[in-house]
Amino acid sequence: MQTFSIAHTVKDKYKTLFGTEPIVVRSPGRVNIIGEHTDYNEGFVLPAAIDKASYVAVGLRNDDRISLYAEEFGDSFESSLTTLAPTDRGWPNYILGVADQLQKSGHALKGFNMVLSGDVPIGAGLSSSASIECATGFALNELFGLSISRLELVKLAQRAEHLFAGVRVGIMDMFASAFGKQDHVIKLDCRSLDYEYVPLKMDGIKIVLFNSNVEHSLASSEYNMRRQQCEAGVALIKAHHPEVASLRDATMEMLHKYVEPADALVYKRCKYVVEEKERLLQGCEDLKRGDIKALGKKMFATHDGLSKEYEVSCEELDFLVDQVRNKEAVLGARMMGGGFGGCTINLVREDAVEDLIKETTTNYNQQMKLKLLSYIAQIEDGTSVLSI
Ligand code: GAF
Repeated sequence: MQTFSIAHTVKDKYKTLFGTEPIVVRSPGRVNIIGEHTDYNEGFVLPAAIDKASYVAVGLRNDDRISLYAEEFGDSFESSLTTLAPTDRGWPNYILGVADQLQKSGHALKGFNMVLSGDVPIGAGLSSSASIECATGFALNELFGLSISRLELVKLAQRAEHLFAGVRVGIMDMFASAFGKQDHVIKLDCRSLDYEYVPLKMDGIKIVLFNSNVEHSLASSEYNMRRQQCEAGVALIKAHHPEVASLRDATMEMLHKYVEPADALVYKRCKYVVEEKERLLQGCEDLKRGDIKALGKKMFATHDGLSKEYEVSCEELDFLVDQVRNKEAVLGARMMGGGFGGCTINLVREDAVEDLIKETTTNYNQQMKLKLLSYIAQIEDGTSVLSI
């Protein structure tokens, strides 16, 4: 179990800035083993919460103002609760958006102070934004005694991201942050929101994350565009099969018949999603059987689909996956998350981790002229109010 030293940092900072005892909440980032861009298509995902998290310290004020401080940026932000609106300052949006959603759901808030910190790398595809939103939701729930369920807080965080960050994300990141369980992945049905914890049985194998250190500005506009293309595919099928509500219900046969002749690009996008749906279900069975080799092969196939058909990868991510593709010690690798930068996830034999990191770091630096950061992810519990 990790020690939450950042929790003490936000608590101490809060006391210095605001002079009272705060409530402290931790909410983790996530990895996703397989099932990418399937959540908003009502498919399945297989994420897990990790040992990198956002932390907030929160306490009451006597007025209707919100006073925020972000330790990482040394930056403050103030707003009135009655005039909440997205700001071009970036980080406050994840907090303001959640406060706004709470009010819109009929919860009476009062002014509050908050200090934010964390070690989820920003823009690395590890869901730093979802972890801040969940931390905020859980902290305000506790502070105002709102008794909102974990699932409602997740949905609220997702709406906050849509409205205050402008990205029409699916539910995976918030769900993983809030519902994570140590040493387990979550098999989440993004239609019914039923979920199952699957033990991560990977003896002698580590989850290694390579952070490409690229964050393309395209990420949010292209993400929204992919959603639209999936919806366009569904509309083409729906004209003949009114029962098809999302790509979850679509088959390859339907795609061939109704989408391929109408729109080649939309077909390519939908084909990836329909294949990924199936890959995830089989990959989950591989994991349950402990057949990590078979799961790993599917991860490479996912990467190829994301790169060539869904087209959300980039040169740097492709390079990182190609670097490890034929290595005996790497069972699977792929880009992870929304795309256009961020991390690759790699399943690596424990005894080869150190050498692999060294070699990949050198090659990446030489070829891409960029610094590679690497992490070994531990799978931890989801959001919690800390008693510190
Ligand atoms: C981002 C989104 F936030 C998720 O909802 C999900 O769609 C993911 O990209 C792609 O699988 O992390």
